[in-house]
Parts: sequence; C-alpha cells; structure tokens
Amino acid sequence: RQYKVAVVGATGAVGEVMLAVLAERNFPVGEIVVLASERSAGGRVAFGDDEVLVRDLATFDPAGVDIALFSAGGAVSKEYAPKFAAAGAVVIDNSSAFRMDADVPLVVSEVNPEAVKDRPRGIIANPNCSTMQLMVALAPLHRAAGIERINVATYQSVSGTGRKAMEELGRQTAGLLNFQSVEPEVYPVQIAFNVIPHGGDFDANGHTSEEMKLVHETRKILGDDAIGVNATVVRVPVFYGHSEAVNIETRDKLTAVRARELLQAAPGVEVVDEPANGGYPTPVTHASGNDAVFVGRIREDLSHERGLNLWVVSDNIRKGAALNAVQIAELVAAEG
Ligand code: A2P
Ligand code: 11C
Repeated sequence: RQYKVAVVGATGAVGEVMLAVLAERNFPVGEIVVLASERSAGGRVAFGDDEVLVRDLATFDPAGVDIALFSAGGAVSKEYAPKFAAAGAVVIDNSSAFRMDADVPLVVSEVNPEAVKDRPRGIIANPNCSTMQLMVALAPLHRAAGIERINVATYQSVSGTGRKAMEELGRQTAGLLNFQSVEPEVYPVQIAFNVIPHGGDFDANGHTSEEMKLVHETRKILGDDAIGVNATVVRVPVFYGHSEAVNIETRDKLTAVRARELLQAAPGVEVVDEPANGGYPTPVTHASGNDAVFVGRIREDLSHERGLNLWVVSDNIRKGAALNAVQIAELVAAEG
C-alpha cells in the first residue's frame, strides 16, 4: 500500500530531513504534500530526485492524508494536529505539544514501539532530541540492571533550536573572526565561541523546560515513574549533534564490561569506546549525518558502587527528530 504523506514544517531544519529520510528509506509514499507558513508557500523543496511545491498550511484541506509528520513548533501542532487527525490522518508530532498527554503515546522506535498502537486521538508524539538519544542508550541498561537515577549534562547543538539559530552561529563566528562586534538575536547571549547553560524557558525552581523534558519524557518512555533524573542542559557552538555526559546509578551492579556488551547488542546503538586518542564519538567525527546513537567513555563510577558513566552522541535532527518520526511512520505502515 502507498500512503499520502504530509510534512508540516517542511522548510525547517527538521522538516527538510524528514523529507530526506522518507526518500532514503523508501517509505511507501504515493503522494507527498509539503506544508509550511504562507512565508514560504510557492517555493520548492527537495524530495528524493524531485522538487515539490511548498503549500500554505493555513489553507490546506487535510482530507485524504494518511500520515502527517509535524515539525513546525508547538503552537502549530496544537492548532493543526487535531484537525489532521479528525480528517483521518495518523499524526506523528515532533513538538512538545502533546508528549505528556496520557492519551498520546511517546515513542522511541527501538525502545517502546508497541506503544504506537494505543493512540485514541490519532496522534503519536516524537520525544525531544536529548531524551531520544538518552533512551536509545539507556533502555538496554535499564532492562538489565534497573536504573534508579540518571545524572546528565547535555552539550546541545544549535540545529536543535532551528534554522535561524544555525544562521546566528555562522554569522557570529564569521563576524568575530573578522573583528566585528556581534549582537545576539536567537539566543540571549553570544553563542559563537561560548557555551550557554540554558535551553528553553526557566521555571519557578530554576530548572529549564529542556531539563524538565528529560525528567518527564524519560519516565514516560521507560514506563517507570520512580526513575530520578537530574539534568543540566547546555547549548554549545556545534551545528549538528547533541552530546551527553551521563552518570547512572543502577539497582544491580553493572560492570563497564557488561554495559559495553549490552550496548553492542542494542538496536540503534554503535559503541565507539577505545581509551585512546579519538577512540570516542563526537558530533563531527561520528554523529552528524548518521543514524546511530553513539556511545563511548563507558566506565565505572569510582565514587559509587553501582554507578556507571557514559558519553552519548547523536545527530539531533536525524535520530533526535526526523529519523525517529519516519521510523514511527514505518511502525504505523506495518500495521497494514
Ligand atoms: P516557514 O519556512 O514558512 O517559516 P525551524 O525549526 O528550522 O525554524 O523551522 C520551522 C518550520 O515550521 C518551518 O518550516 C516553518 O515554515 C514552519 N512554520 C512556522 N510557523 C508556521 C505556521 N504558522 N504555519 C505553518 N508552518 C509554520
Ligand atoms: C533543542 N531539543 O535542542 C531542542 C529543541 O521540545 O521539540 C526541540 C524542542 C522540542 O533545543
């Protein structure tokens, strides 16, 4: 069977890769519809070897769409995803709009694929990128040894913020190398040659929304509300690929050797772990443009008997967003 597939936010950093991944993986697309705001309607975007006309979401009739991949921000999803679902489409939503709703499954294809089936609203949520890669790496360890607590510091690339943020990093970098002064626009302070301990919005307790997504989404995906998550989210001047320094405390002792074996056998994971120069994954050398979640620096925590350290790197736009959304579409298509 062939599907009529809509990509909402098709001109954005994630939408562009959703189209590329659909084509790359030969998803059975009978007809593709690419949607964005009226600002870019009338333009064209690439889909495989074709160029497709961008249409205005506001005036598009969703009748007949089978599967809709949304990545145009939470406000757009809140308004339009229910309309697409009401018209009969299965909506796979990359925004944070529905992730924590009890009647919307939150799915990482390697971790809880069975959850796609239970979608009373016709909406399936795609996790946040930093949670996504963490889950691919930690689910096999959780199953084997029971994770009680996760401590994570992230090093998130600017593509997570969108196209304007990538342009800002490029512009500031070029400007500073040419002795020009630069003004921050997308981020509150300069991102070039800097690191910013801030992702999303602050809450009353001083945590950011990006940090709280790691707390709540982790528990929902692993189906375990007892897991403690302590997160610090940091934005770094990297274009593609989020990195995470992760420390876990497990119920049962997990040696580094056993963890490495579990991860080597885990779907979606690639272990890169030689204690030598370059024997670890980085955004530039491994993650950018690739599908896997790369794990290295696996070692036991000298300060805690059941503690383990890991370094987890993945392309936030691919596995962290577009690829997982397409993998969810594949799960839906496999239902027949
Ligand atoms: P547009 O190019 O027309 O602004 P990014 O996250 O990289 O900034 O991309 C955001 C995506 O969401 C873009 O494709 C953008 O389209 C789309 N988008 C933003 N606001 C709307 C809207 N109100 N209606 C439809 N698409 C939108
Ligand atoms: C980032 N993860 O890197 C983000 C952006 O909840 O989908 C995506 C926001 C979201 O900033």
